[in-house]
Amino acid sequence: MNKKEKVPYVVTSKSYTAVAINCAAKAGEWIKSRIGTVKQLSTKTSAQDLVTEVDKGAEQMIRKLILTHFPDHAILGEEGVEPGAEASMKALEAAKEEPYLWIVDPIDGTTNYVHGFPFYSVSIALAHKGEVIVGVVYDPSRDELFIAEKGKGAYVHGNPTLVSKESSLSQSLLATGFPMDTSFNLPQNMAGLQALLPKVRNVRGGGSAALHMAYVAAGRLSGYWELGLNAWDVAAGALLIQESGGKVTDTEGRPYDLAVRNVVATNGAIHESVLDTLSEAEATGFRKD
Ligand code: LIP
Repeated sequence: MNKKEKVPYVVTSKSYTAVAINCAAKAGEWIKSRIGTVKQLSTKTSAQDLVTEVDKGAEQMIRKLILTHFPDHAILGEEGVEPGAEASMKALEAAKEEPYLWIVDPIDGTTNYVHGFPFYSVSIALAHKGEVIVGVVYDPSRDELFIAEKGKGAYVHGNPTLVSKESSLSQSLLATGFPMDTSFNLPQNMAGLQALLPKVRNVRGGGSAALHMAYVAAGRLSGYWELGLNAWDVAAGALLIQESGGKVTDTEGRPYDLAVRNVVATNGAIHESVLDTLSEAEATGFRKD
């Protein structure tokens, strides 16, 4: 190259994973700095479905950062979609064909955040033609960053994550959540809880789907299930688990894709037992009519 030729300015650290990490870390730090200062607490679909100005601000921050690096990429973020299951499904349907789709939950575990219960996370995934290729879950309270890249493994604090080894329900620690839809998903999930609880060591309900899934990836939980989740609760965690040797399906055993809302995520070894128990209890969250 002629020495006098000007090299055009390019953003150097533009790997998808680097951007996801940067977004999660920056947003996470800001979210943590605002804990206890929430001024605008609003409800969405029900009194349990909360949103604050911090959720909205964090999503804006993440959107801006992503678009600075990748102006032609699409973004599906929890706070950019009308509340409710139907609107979420529609928004995903419209976006899933995008060549590059970022899927963002700025605060997964908003209820915990509002109460100062330190179990919430920032969840960011990138899907290429519908397949998740990067997943990052950041827990600002413990400063833990879980990172997964398709085909390259998953890591926390730079160390590879690996699912746990329990092979029977009786040795297993599970987690679940308590769905906001009290007419169908909640009673279904409670039926699943009633069926699984006597068979396992115990069940936790921490209140952040993404963080529960990161814990399955890291071997801290044997498995997790919940009904009625959205793509932004699950996408990053699903890749973390797959890249850590675990399994993610819907509650009827179909492989994970972005549209899966009734989720079973385990170390793999107990997967069939969880599915069988939910099925026997008629607690899969799929309507039979
Ligand atoms: C929440 C979860 C929680 C689950 C709720 C909800 P949000 O996400 O992660 O674990 O039980 O159904 O989806 O609304 O705090 O981002």
